[in-house]
Amino acid sequence: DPVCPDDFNMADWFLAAGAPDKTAMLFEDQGISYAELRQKVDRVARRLITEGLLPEQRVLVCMRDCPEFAYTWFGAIKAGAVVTQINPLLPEADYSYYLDYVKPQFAFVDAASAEAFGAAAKRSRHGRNMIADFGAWLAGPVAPDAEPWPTRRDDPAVWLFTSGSTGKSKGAVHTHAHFPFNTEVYAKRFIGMREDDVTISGARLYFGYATGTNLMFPFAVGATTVLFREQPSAEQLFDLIEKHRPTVFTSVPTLIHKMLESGRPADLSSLRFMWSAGEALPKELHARWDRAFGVPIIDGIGSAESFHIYISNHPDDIRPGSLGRLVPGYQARLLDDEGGEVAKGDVGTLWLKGASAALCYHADYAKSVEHLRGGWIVSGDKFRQDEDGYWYYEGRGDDLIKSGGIYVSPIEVENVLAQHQAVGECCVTGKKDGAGLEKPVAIVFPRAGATASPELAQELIAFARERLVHYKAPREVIFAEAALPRNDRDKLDRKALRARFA
Ligand code: 3SK
Repeated sequence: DPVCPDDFNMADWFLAAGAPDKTAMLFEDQGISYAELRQKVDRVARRLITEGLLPEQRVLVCMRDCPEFAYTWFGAIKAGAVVTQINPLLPEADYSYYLDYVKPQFAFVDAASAEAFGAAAKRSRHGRNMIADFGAWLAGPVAPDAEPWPTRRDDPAVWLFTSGSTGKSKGAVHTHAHFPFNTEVYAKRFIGMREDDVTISGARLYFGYATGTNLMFPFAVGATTVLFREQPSAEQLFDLIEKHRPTVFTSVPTLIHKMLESGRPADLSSLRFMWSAGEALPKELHARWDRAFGVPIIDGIGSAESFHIYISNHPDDIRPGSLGRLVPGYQARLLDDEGGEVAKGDVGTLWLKGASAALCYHADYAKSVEHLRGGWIVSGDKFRQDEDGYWYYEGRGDDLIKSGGIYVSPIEVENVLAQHQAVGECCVTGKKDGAGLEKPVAIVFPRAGATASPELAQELIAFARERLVHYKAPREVIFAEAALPRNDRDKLDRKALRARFA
């Protein structure tokens, strides 16, 4: 393990690199230096201790992207708490779930969620210390002996929630050592993040992907992050990139799609690369982006269980359609249902090991035993590795379609359909035919200018048949009337689509 001594606090590690006068965060045209960031984080820690925080009590951060997110998130960790961040735009019922599951000692909430969170907090025994006015709270007293609790590398530090806007997501428990490990092996060594980088993100900070790329990674190398409170539209993102001239942009496939669809010409020449993660990036979308803007896309895959990306393309080695290579420092195996290694080129279940693997899911024994096995993460995701060692995502185990007794990857079929000019978004899933056999069907939201019709459906089926082995081509195309549903991390909600259409 490259970084952590026994006595260790990850907040200190992440905040050590930046030169005091360097801008750590640029927020609504206001620069915040590393000196100020460290001072505010320290004050949050001391205020929490003054207010009675005990070691490893939970602190919930429910904020849109802003400097206070960073102050409270790192401040709570520095104090010796366990911090967890959640979507600040949820309804009351979801906050009731999170309050009862997390049982936070303190919760930092911004104006966007104050009402819904406040209502949930009133009903919960765990909503006592909700801090909605951060400025006033920070200005409160600090006891002279308010020292942060000492922490060790293997102490819990953060819970990262698994995907899901339904309130049923679980906290993957991570220690202080997990985040520096991935930051060191992935962001620094593999990707080569630099002090002169300026980062910007379309994905929001509560999503672990962006907490990494737009907060932890830039801080770890003393770089600058650009933050803005509201979720920007595609056009606003173009404006922000042209204005702030970042070098690294965090995106997700659906955002890449929206930016392309906006048709707005843009000067993205400041970007040395951009990330895509969260879900598979269709090869065709990647090619369209390359043609339109030419900014290299680093497609990779991470998870709440691994903290961050573990298989990734490299700025100098990009293979569109592929996730790239295993990040050195991680080990991976591809196993069949009997636990044997699959042959090169075959689809298997990924077993992933590395020093950022979550310990467990908080308060979920069955799920922990199933997916977190002695240092190995077994998420159920299916992958394939080609002869050259590049990895391809094939979907979650329960998303695979068994057609004619053979597994079909929805991603492979979607990648083909995405090449058709009439297809805006699509989701391929299994649907039982008249004989009760599962067959692939495609749910398609047409691109602007294309019209859904039986003729187009037939054309798409024929298009897929020309490019895929017969049993993989969709038997039916169902047109959606609106953009396909996504969860709060912009991942396609396949379950909802299956329930509705298949
Ligand atoms: O959940 C994800 O998709 C993810 C992707 C990259 C990095 C981190 C995460 C949680």
